[in-house]
Amino acid sequence: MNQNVISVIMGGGRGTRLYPLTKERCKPAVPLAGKYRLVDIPISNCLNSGINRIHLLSQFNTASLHNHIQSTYQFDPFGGGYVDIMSAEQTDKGEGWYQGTADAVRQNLHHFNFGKNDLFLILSGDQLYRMDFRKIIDHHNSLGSDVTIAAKAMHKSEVEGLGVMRVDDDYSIQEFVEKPTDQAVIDSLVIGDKLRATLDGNPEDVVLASMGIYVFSAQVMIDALSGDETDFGKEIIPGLLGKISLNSYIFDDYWEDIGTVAAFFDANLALTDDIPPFNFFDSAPIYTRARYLPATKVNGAQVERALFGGGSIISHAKIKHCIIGVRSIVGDGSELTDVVMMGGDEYEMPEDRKENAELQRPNIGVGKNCKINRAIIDKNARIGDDVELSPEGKPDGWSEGDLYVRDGIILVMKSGVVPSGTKV
Ligand code: ADQ
Ligand code: ADP
Repeated sequence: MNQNVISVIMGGGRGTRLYPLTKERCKPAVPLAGKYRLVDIPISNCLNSGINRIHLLSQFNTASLHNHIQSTYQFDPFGGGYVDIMSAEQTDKGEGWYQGTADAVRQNLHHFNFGKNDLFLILSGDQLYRMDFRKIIDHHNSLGSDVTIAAKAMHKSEVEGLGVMRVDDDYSIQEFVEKPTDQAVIDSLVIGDKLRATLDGNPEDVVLASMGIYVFSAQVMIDALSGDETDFGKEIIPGLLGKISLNSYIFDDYWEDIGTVAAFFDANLALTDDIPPFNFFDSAPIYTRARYLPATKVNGAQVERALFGGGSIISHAKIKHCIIGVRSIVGDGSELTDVVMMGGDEYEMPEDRKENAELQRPNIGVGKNCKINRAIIDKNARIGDDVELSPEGKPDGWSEGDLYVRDGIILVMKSGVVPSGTKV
Protein backbone atom coordinates (compact mmCIF):
# COMPACT_ATOMS: atom_id res chain seq x y z
CA MET A 1 0.00 0.00 0.00
CA ASN A 2 1.39 3.34 -0.99
CA GLN A 3 0.96 5.48 2.10
CA ASN A 4 2.24 9.00 2.60
CA VAL A 5 2.49 10.63 5.97
CA ILE A 6 1.55 14.28 6.19
CA SER A 7 2.93 15.81 9.31
CA VAL A 8 1.15 18.79 10.86
CA ILE A 9 2.80 20.65 13.73
CA MET A 10 0.51 22.77 15.89
CA GLY A 11 2.49 25.95 16.25
CA GLY A 12 0.51 27.45 19.06
CA GLY A 13 -2.50 29.55 19.82
CA ARG A 14 -2.17 32.95 21.44
CA GLY A 15 0.84 31.73 23.39
CA THR A 16 -0.48 33.14 26.65
CA ARG A 17 1.06 30.41 28.79
CA LEU A 18 4.56 31.29 27.57
CA TYR A 19 4.05 35.06 27.73
CA PRO A 20 6.23 37.20 27.66
CA LEU A 21 8.49 34.89 25.62
CA THR A 22 5.74 34.99 22.99
CA LYS A 23 5.26 38.75 23.16
CA GLU A 24 7.16 39.44 19.95
CA ARG A 25 7.43 36.03 18.36
CA CYS A 26 5.25 33.00 17.83
CA LYS A 27 5.76 29.95 19.98
CA PRO A 28 7.66 27.75 17.49
CA ALA A 29 10.38 30.42 17.31
CA VAL A 30 11.04 30.50 21.08
CA PRO A 31 14.74 29.67 21.63
CA LEU A 32 15.52 26.39 23.40
CA ALA A 33 18.63 24.87 25.02
CA GLY A 34 21.02 27.65 24.02
CA LYS A 35 20.93 27.17 20.26
CA TYR A 36 17.68 25.60 19.06
CA ARG A 37 14.10 26.77 18.70
CA LEU A 38 11.07 24.88 20.00
CA VAL A 39 10.01 23.86 16.52
CA ASP A 40 13.32 22.08 15.88
CA ILE A 41 12.18 19.24 18.15
CA PRO A 42 9.08 18.04 16.24
CA ILE A 43 10.71 18.78 12.87
CA SER A 44 13.84 16.80 13.75
CA ASN A 45 11.73 13.92 15.06
CA CYS A 46 9.93 13.87 11.70
CA LEU A 47 13.11 13.99 9.64
CA ASN A 48 14.75 11.29 11.78
CA SER A 49 11.65 9.14 11.19
CA GLY A 50 11.83 9.55 7.42
CA ILE A 51 8.90 12.00 7.26
CA ASN A 52 9.70 15.06 5.16
CA ARG A 53 6.34 16.60 4.27
CA ILE A 54 5.96 18.91 7.20
CA HIS A 55 3.39 21.65 7.77
CA LEU A 56 3.70 24.12 10.57
CA LEU A 57 0.46 25.81 11.56
CA SER A 58 1.14 29.13 13.18
CA GLN A 59 -1.06 32.07 14.16
CA PHE A 60 1.30 34.55 12.70
CA ASN A 61 4.43 34.29 10.73
CA THR A 62 7.12 36.24 12.49
CA ALA A 63 10.31 37.18 10.73
CA SER A 64 12.32 35.07 13.16
CA LEU A 65 10.28 31.93 12.43
CA HIS A 66 10.45 32.47 8.72
CA ASN A 67 14.20 33.08 8.72
CA HIS A 68 14.80 30.08 10.88
CA ILE A 69 12.76 27.65 8.80
CA GLN A 70 14.05 28.98 5.49
CA SER A 71 17.68 28.88 6.43
CA THR A 72 17.59 25.58 8.35
CA TYR A 73 15.36 23.19 6.46
CA GLN A 74 16.52 22.91 2.90
CA PHE A 75 15.73 19.81 0.90
CA ASP A 76 17.14 18.34 -2.25
CA PRO A 77 14.71 18.61 -5.14
CA PHE A 78 14.47 14.83 -5.67
CA GLY A 79 13.15 13.83 -2.23
CA GLY A 80 10.03 15.99 -2.38
CA GLY A 81 10.53 17.22 1.18
CA TYR A 82 9.52 20.59 2.58
CA VAL A 83 8.60 22.48 5.73
CA ASP A 84 5.70 24.81 4.99
CA ILE A 85 4.57 27.50 7.38
CA MET A 86 0.81 27.92 7.20
CA SER A 87 -0.24 31.02 9.02
CA ALA A 88 -3.80 31.84 9.91
CA GLU A 89 -5.15 33.85 7.06
CA GLN A 90 -8.14 36.06 6.55
CA THR A 91 -10.55 34.28 4.24
CA ASP A 92 -14.20 34.77 3.38
CA LYS A 93 -14.98 31.80 5.67
CA GLY A 94 -12.59 32.34 8.54
CA GLU A 95 -12.22 35.01 11.15
CA GLY A 96 -8.47 35.18 10.89
CA TRP A 97 -7.01 33.40 13.89
CA TYR A 98 -7.31 29.66 14.23
CA GLN A 99 -10.00 29.00 16.79
CA GLY A 100 -8.28 25.85 18.04
CA THR A 101 -6.16 22.90 16.94
CA ALA A 102 -8.88 21.17 14.90
CA ASP A 103 -9.94 24.47 13.37
CA ALA A 104 -6.33 25.11 12.34
CA VAL A 105 -6.18 21.78 10.49
CA ARG A 106 -9.63 22.33 8.98
CA GLN A 107 -8.70 25.74 7.59
CA ASN A 108 -5.72 24.19 5.83
CA LEU A 109 -7.21 20.88 4.62
CA HIS A 110 -7.50 22.22 1.09
CA HIS A 111 -3.77 23.00 1.06
CA PHE A 112 -2.69 19.47 1.97
CA ASN A 113 -2.17 17.20 -0.96
CA PHE A 114 -3.22 13.73 0.14
CA GLY A 115 -4.79 10.48 -0.99
CA LYS A 116 -7.26 8.28 0.81
CA ASN A 117 -4.65 5.84 2.11
CA ASP A 118 -2.50 8.57 3.55
CA LEU A 119 -2.03 9.38 7.19
CA PHE A 120 -1.99 12.62 9.12
CA LEU A 121 0.47 12.88 11.96
CA ILE A 122 -0.62 15.69 14.28
CA LEU A 123 2.09 17.02 16.60
CA SER A 124 2.37 19.67 19.28
CA GLY A 125 4.92 22.40 18.88
CA ASP A 126 5.83 22.78 22.53
CA GLN A 127 7.09 19.43 23.76
CA LEU A 128 10.54 18.05 24.42
CA TYR A 129 10.91 14.39 23.49
CA ARG A 130 12.53 12.10 20.99
CA MET A 131 10.25 9.70 19.17
CA ASP A 132 10.53 7.47 16.15
CA PHE A 133 7.17 8.08 14.51
CA ARG A 134 7.57 4.95 12.36
CA LYS A 135 6.72 2.93 15.46
CA ILE A 136 3.38 4.63 16.14
CA ILE A 137 2.53 4.42 12.43
CA ASP A 138 3.33 0.68 12.31
CA HIS A 139 1.23 0.19 15.43
CA HIS A 140 -1.64 2.17 13.84
CA ASN A 141 -1.51 0.08 10.67
CA SER A 142 -1.15 -3.25 12.43
CA LEU A 143 -4.24 -2.58 14.58
CA GLY A 144 -6.20 -1.37 11.54
CA SER A 145 -6.75 1.78 13.57
CA ASP A 146 -8.56 4.90 12.36
CA VAL A 147 -7.04 7.19 14.97
CA THR A 148 -4.12 6.38 17.27
CA ILE A 149 -3.13 8.55 20.21
CA ALA A 150 0.34 8.50 21.74
CA ALA A 151 -0.01 7.87 25.46
CA LYS A 152 2.32 8.08 28.38
CA ALA A 153 1.93 6.22 31.65
CA MET A 154 1.97 8.80 34.41
CA HIS A 155 1.29 8.95 38.10
CA LYS A 156 -2.28 10.04 38.80
CA SER A 157 -1.00 13.15 40.52
CA GLU A 158 0.88 14.35 37.41
CA VAL A 159 -1.88 14.51 34.83
CA GLU A 160 -3.28 17.95 35.57
CA GLY A 161 -3.88 19.71 32.26
CA LEU A 162 -3.70 16.55 30.16
CA GLY A 163 -6.21 14.28 28.46
CA VAL A 164 -6.57 10.93 30.27
CA MET A 165 -7.95 7.71 28.79
CA ARG A 166 -9.37 4.38 29.80
CA VAL A 167 -7.66 1.72 27.74
CA ASP A 168 -8.23 -2.02 27.33
CA ASP A 169 -5.56 -4.68 26.97
CA ASP A 170 -5.86 -4.52 23.17
CA TYR A 171 -4.88 -0.78 23.28
CA SER A 172 -8.39 0.33 22.37
CA ILE A 173 -9.50 3.58 24.00
CA GLN A 174 -12.80 3.17 25.81
CA GLU A 175 -13.05 6.60 27.34
CA PHE A 176 -11.23 9.91 26.93
CA VAL A 177 -11.56 12.79 29.36
CA GLU A 178 -9.84 16.07 28.54
CA LYS A 179 -8.12 17.59 31.56
CA PRO A 180 -10.05 15.81 34.33
CA THR A 181 -9.87 17.48 37.73
CA ASP A 182 -12.14 15.21 39.74
CA GLN A 183 -10.08 12.50 41.47
CA ALA A 184 -12.92 9.98 41.19
CA VAL A 185 -12.97 10.49 37.41
CA ILE A 186 -9.21 10.03 37.17
CA ASP A 187 -9.44 6.87 39.30
CA SER A 188 -12.10 5.49 36.96
CA LEU A 189 -9.84 5.75 33.91
CA VAL A 190 -8.24 2.37 34.40
CA ILE A 191 -5.89 0.40 32.18
CA GLY A 192 -6.47 -3.25 31.25
CA ASP A 193 -4.67 -5.59 33.71
CA LYS A 194 -2.28 -7.12 31.21
CA LEU A 195 -1.31 -3.83 29.65
CA ARG A 196 -0.90 -2.21 33.06
CA ALA A 197 1.52 -4.92 34.14
CA THR A 198 3.86 -3.88 31.32
CA LEU A 199 4.07 -0.23 32.42
CA ASP A 200 6.70 1.51 34.52
CA GLY A 201 5.92 2.77 38.00
CA ASN A 202 3.55 1.37 40.58
CA PRO A 203 0.76 0.05 38.35
CA GLU A 204 -1.94 0.97 40.89
CA ASP A 205 -1.10 4.68 40.66
CA VAL A 206 -0.64 4.93 36.93
CA VAL A 207 -2.98 6.27 34.25
CA LEU A 208 -2.47 6.82 30.54
CA ALA A 209 -2.24 10.48 29.52
CA SER A 210 -2.55 11.76 25.98
CA MET A 211 0.62 13.32 24.59
CA GLY A 212 -1.43 15.34 22.11
CA ILE A 213 0.20 13.33 19.29
CA TYR A 214 -2.31 11.74 16.93
CA VAL A 215 -2.20 9.56 13.84
CA PHE A 216 -5.35 9.94 11.73
CA SER A 217 -6.27 7.99 8.63
CA ALA A 218 -6.95 10.64 5.99
CA GLN A 219 -10.62 9.88 5.37
CA VAL A 220 -11.32 9.81 9.10
CA MET A 221 -9.71 13.22 9.42
CA ILE A 222 -11.93 14.65 6.68
CA ASP A 223 -15.05 13.22 8.30
CA ALA A 224 -14.01 14.33 11.78
CA LEU A 225 -13.52 17.91 10.62
CA SER A 226 -16.79 18.16 8.73
CA GLY A 227 -18.54 19.81 11.70
CA ASP A 228 -17.46 22.92 13.54
CA GLU A 229 -15.60 21.53 16.55
CA THR A 230 -12.52 23.61 17.25
CA ASP A 231 -10.24 21.34 19.35
CA PHE A 232 -8.94 17.81 19.09
CA GLY A 233 -8.61 17.14 22.82
CA LYS A 234 -11.79 18.85 23.93
CA GLU A 235 -14.20 17.84 21.19
CA ILE A 236 -12.98 15.77 18.24
CA ILE A 237 -11.43 12.86 20.15
CA PRO A 238 -14.25 12.48 22.73
CA GLY A 239 -16.72 12.73 19.82
CA LEU A 240 -15.08 9.82 17.98
CA LEU A 241 -15.37 7.39 20.89
CA GLY A 242 -17.39 4.33 19.97
CA LYS A 243 -17.73 5.44 16.34
CA ILE A 244 -14.37 4.51 14.88
CA SER A 245 -11.37 2.37 15.79
CA LEU A 246 -9.59 4.55 18.37
CA ASN A 247 -6.40 3.18 19.90
CA SER A 248 -3.46 4.15 22.04
CA TYR A 249 0.25 3.77 21.42
CA ILE A 250 2.35 3.65 24.57
CA PHE A 251 5.51 5.72 24.65
CA ASP A 252 7.86 5.07 27.54
CA ASP A 253 10.69 7.53 27.13
CA TYR A 254 11.18 11.12 28.35
CA TRP A 255 8.44 13.49 27.29
CA GLU A 256 7.76 16.93 28.66
CA ASP A 257 5.17 19.51 27.73
CA ILE A 258 7.10 22.80 27.84
CA GLY A 259 4.24 25.14 27.04
CA THR A 260 4.42 27.11 30.31
CA VAL A 261 7.16 29.42 31.56
CA ALA A 262 7.87 27.14 34.56
CA ALA A 263 8.02 23.94 32.49
CA PHE A 264 10.14 25.65 29.85
CA PHE A 265 12.59 26.93 32.48
CA ASP A 266 12.85 23.58 34.29
CA ALA A 267 13.27 21.56 31.09
CA ASN A 268 16.05 23.88 29.91
CA LEU A 269 17.95 23.74 33.20
CA ALA A 270 17.48 19.96 33.46
CA LEU A 271 19.74 19.73 30.41
CA THR A 272 22.66 20.72 32.65
CA ASP A 273 22.30 17.55 34.78
CA ASP A 274 25.17 15.07 34.66
CA ILE A 275 22.86 12.71 32.82
CA PRO A 276 20.02 14.84 31.48
CA PRO A 277 16.56 13.36 30.93
CA PHE A 278 16.61 14.54 27.32
CA ASN A 279 19.68 13.64 25.33
CA PHE A 280 20.93 15.99 22.64
CA PHE A 281 24.08 13.87 22.34
CA ASP A 282 22.57 11.31 20.02
CA SER A 283 23.39 10.01 16.59
CA ALA A 284 19.95 11.18 15.41
CA PRO A 285 20.57 14.94 15.53
CA ILE A 286 18.21 17.68 16.58
CA TYR A 287 18.64 20.04 13.66
CA THR A 288 18.91 23.77 13.84
CA ARG A 289 20.38 26.63 11.87
CA ALA A 290 24.09 26.30 11.06
CA ARG A 291 25.44 29.63 12.25
CA TYR A 292 29.21 29.42 11.74
CA LEU A 293 29.87 30.93 15.14
CA PRO A 294 33.31 31.19 16.69
CA ALA A 295 34.01 29.00 19.71
CA THR A 296 32.97 30.33 23.09
CA LYS A 297 35.75 32.25 24.81
CA VAL A 298 36.03 31.95 28.58
CA ASN A 299 38.41 34.45 30.12
CA GLY A 300 38.49 33.21 33.68
CA ALA A 301 35.09 32.07 34.78
CA GLN A 302 34.03 29.54 37.37
CA VAL A 303 31.52 27.26 35.77
CA GLU A 304 29.37 24.55 37.30
CA ARG A 305 26.67 22.70 35.33
CA ALA A 306 26.16 24.85 32.26
CA LEU A 307 25.50 24.58 28.54
CA PHE A 308 27.02 27.06 26.11
CA GLY A 309 25.33 27.53 22.76
CA GLY A 310 28.46 28.87 21.08
CA GLY A 311 29.98 32.16 20.03
CA SER A 312 29.90 33.60 23.56
CA ILE A 313 32.40 35.67 25.54
CA ILE A 314 32.42 34.98 29.26
CA SER A 315 34.75 37.10 31.36
CA HIS A 316 35.70 36.49 34.99
CA ALA A 317 32.18 35.46 35.97
CA LYS A 318 30.53 32.74 38.03
CA ILE A 319 28.08 30.62 36.08
CA LYS A 320 26.13 28.02 38.02
CA HIS A 321 23.30 25.90 36.67
CA CYS A 322 22.75 27.98 33.53
CA ILE A 323 22.00 27.79 29.83
CA ILE A 324 24.13 30.36 28.02
CA GLY A 325 22.69 30.89 24.54
CA VAL A 326 24.46 31.79 21.31
CA ARG A 327 26.45 35.05 21.23
CA SER A 328 26.00 35.72 24.95
CA ILE A 329 28.28 38.26 26.57
CA VAL A 330 28.81 38.11 30.35
CA GLY A 331 30.99 40.72 32.06
CA ASP A 332 33.61 40.57 34.84
CA GLY A 333 32.48 39.77 38.35
CA SER A 334 28.93 38.81 37.42
CA GLU A 335 27.25 35.83 39.05
CA LEU A 336 24.51 33.93 37.24
CA THR A 337 22.68 31.17 39.10
CA ASP A 338 19.73 29.22 37.64
CA VAL A 339 19.59 31.36 34.52
CA VAL A 340 18.42 30.64 30.99
CA MET A 341 20.16 33.27 28.87
CA MET A 342 19.01 33.13 25.27
CA GLY A 343 21.85 35.16 23.81
CA GLY A 344 21.99 37.62 20.95
CA ASP A 345 21.19 37.80 17.26
CA GLU A 346 24.34 39.68 16.36
CA TYR A 347 27.54 41.06 17.84
CA GLU A 348 27.92 44.70 18.66
CA MET A 349 30.88 46.38 16.98
CA PRO A 350 32.97 49.20 18.55
CA GLU A 351 30.82 51.82 16.82
CA ASP A 352 27.66 50.23 18.27
CA ARG A 353 29.18 50.34 21.73
CA LYS A 354 30.11 53.98 21.22
CA GLU A 355 26.53 54.73 20.27
CA ASN A 356 25.29 52.82 23.34
CA ALA A 357 27.54 54.97 25.52
CA GLU A 358 26.20 58.15 23.92
CA LEU A 359 22.64 56.97 24.44
CA GLN A 360 23.56 55.86 27.96
CA ARG A 361 22.22 52.40 27.37
CA PRO A 362 23.99 49.17 28.29
CA ASN A 363 25.60 46.96 25.67
CA ILE A 364 23.85 43.75 24.68
CA GLY A 365 24.56 41.05 27.26
CA VAL A 366 25.17 41.10 31.00
CA GLY A 367 27.48 43.85 32.31
CA LYS A 368 29.92 43.76 35.23
CA ASN A 369 29.32 42.74 38.85
CA CYS A 370 25.71 41.66 38.36
CA LYS A 371 23.95 39.06 40.49
CA ILE A 372 21.17 37.28 38.64
CA ASN A 373 19.10 34.46 40.08
CA ARG A 374 16.28 32.31 38.70
CA ALA A 375 15.91 34.30 35.51
CA ILE A 376 15.20 33.97 31.82
CA ILE A 377 17.10 36.59 29.85
CA ASP A 378 15.51 36.84 26.44
CA LYS A 379 17.43 37.60 23.24
CA ASN A 380 19.31 40.85 22.76
CA ALA A 381 18.65 42.07 26.31
CA ARG A 382 20.89 44.84 27.65
CA ILE A 383 21.73 44.47 31.30
CA GLY A 384 24.02 47.16 32.71
CA ASP A 385 26.60 46.95 35.54
CA ASP A 386 25.87 46.24 39.22
CA VAL A 387 22.40 44.90 38.47
CA GLU A 388 20.71 42.50 40.89
CA LEU A 389 17.73 40.49 39.69
CA SER A 390 15.75 37.89 41.58
CA PRO A 391 12.10 36.87 41.56
CA GLU A 392 12.07 36.54 45.34
CA GLY A 393 9.08 38.08 47.07
CA LYS A 394 7.44 39.17 43.82
CA PRO A 395 3.98 37.96 42.90
CA ASP A 396 3.03 36.50 39.54
CA GLY A 397 2.44 39.26 37.01
CA TRP A 398 4.81 41.72 38.78
CA SER A 399 6.46 43.92 36.22
CA GLU A 400 8.75 46.92 36.13
CA GLY A 401 10.24 48.33 32.94
CA ASP A 402 11.34 45.35 30.84
CA LEU A 403 11.19 42.92 33.76
CA TYR A 404 8.36 40.54 34.41
CA VAL A 405 7.75 37.80 36.97
CA ARG A 406 5.94 34.63 36.09
CA ASP A 407 5.82 31.21 37.78
CA GLY A 408 8.47 32.36 40.27
CA ILE A 409 10.96 33.27 37.54
CA ILE A 410 12.09 36.76 36.61
CA LEU A 411 12.15 37.45 32.87
CA VAL A 412 14.04 40.13 31.01
CA MET A 413 12.07 40.84 27.85
CA LYS A 414 13.46 40.45 24.37
CA SER A 415 15.65 43.49 23.59
CA GLY A 416 14.84 44.68 27.11
CA VAL A 417 16.98 47.28 28.84
CA VAL A 418 17.93 47.02 32.51
CA PRO A 419 19.93 50.14 33.49
CA SER A 420 23.09 49.88 35.57
CA GLY A 421 22.47 49.77 39.30
CA THR A 422 18.96 48.28 39.04
CA LYS A 423 18.26 46.12 42.10
CA VAL A 424 14.98 44.23 42.32
P1 ADQ B 1 -3.18 21.25 25.31
O1 ADQ B 1 -1.75 21.36 25.00
O2 ADQ B 1 -3.70 22.02 26.48
O3 ADQ B 1 -3.59 19.71 25.47
P2 ADQ B 1 -4.12 22.70 23.03
O4 ADQ B 1 -4.21 24.00 23.71
O5 ADQ B 1 -5.18 22.29 22.09
O6 ADQ B 1 -4.09 21.54 24.08
O7 ADQ B 1 -2.70 22.64 22.32
C1 ADQ B 1 -2.17 21.55 21.59
C2 ADQ B 1 -1.06 22.08 20.71
O8 ADQ B 1 -1.62 22.88 19.70
C3 ADQ B 1 -0.05 22.98 21.42
O9 ADQ B 1 1.22 22.79 20.80
C4 ADQ B 1 -0.56 24.36 21.13
O10 ADQ B 1 0.48 25.30 21.15
C5 ADQ B 1 -1.14 24.19 19.75
N1 ADQ B 1 -2.27 25.07 19.49
C6 ADQ B 1 -3.26 25.41 20.33
N2 ADQ B 1 -4.16 26.20 19.75
C7 ADQ B 1 -3.72 26.39 18.50
C8 ADQ B 1 -4.19 27.15 17.39
N3 ADQ B 1 -5.29 27.86 17.49
N4 ADQ B 1 -3.46 27.14 16.24
C9 ADQ B 1 -2.34 26.42 16.16
N5 ADQ B 1 -1.84 25.69 17.15
C10 ADQ B 1 -2.51 25.67 18.31
C11 ADQ B 1 -3.35 18.78 24.41
C12 ADQ B 1 -4.43 17.71 24.39
C13 ADQ B 1 -4.37 16.92 25.70
C14 ADQ B 1 -2.98 16.36 25.85
C15 ADQ B 1 -1.96 17.47 25.83
C16 ADQ B 1 -0.54 16.95 25.86
O11 ADQ B 1 -5.68 18.31 24.21
O12 ADQ B 1 -5.33 15.89 25.68
O13 ADQ B 1 -2.89 15.65 27.07
O14 ADQ B 1 -2.08 18.20 24.60
O15 ADQ B 1 0.36 18.01 25.92
P1 ADP C 1 14.06 35.68 18.11
O1 ADP C 1 12.70 35.22 17.82
O2 ADP C 1 14.97 34.57 18.48
O3 ADP C 1 14.15 36.73 19.14
P2 ADP C 1 14.52 37.62 15.98
O4 ADP C 1 13.38 37.68 15.10
O5 ADP C 1 14.73 38.75 16.90
O6 ADP C 1 14.66 36.23 16.75
O7 ADP C 1 15.83 37.55 15.15
C1 ADP C 1 16.17 36.62 14.24
C2 ADP C 1 17.50 37.08 13.70
O8 ADP C 1 18.00 36.09 12.85
C3 ADP C 1 17.46 38.35 12.86
O9 ADP C 1 17.87 39.45 13.61
C4 ADP C 1 18.49 38.11 11.80
O10 ADP C 1 19.70 38.76 12.07
C5 ADP C 1 18.80 36.67 11.87
N1 ADP C 1 18.57 35.90 10.62
C6 ADP C 1 18.70 34.57 10.56
N2 ADP C 1 18.45 34.09 9.36
C7 ADP C 1 18.16 35.12 8.57
C8 ADP C 1 17.80 35.26 7.19
N3 ADP C 1 17.70 34.21 6.37
N4 ADP C 1 17.53 36.50 6.73
C9 ADP C 1 17.63 37.53 7.55
N5 ADP C 1 17.96 37.46 8.85
C10 ADP C 1 18.23 36.29 9.38
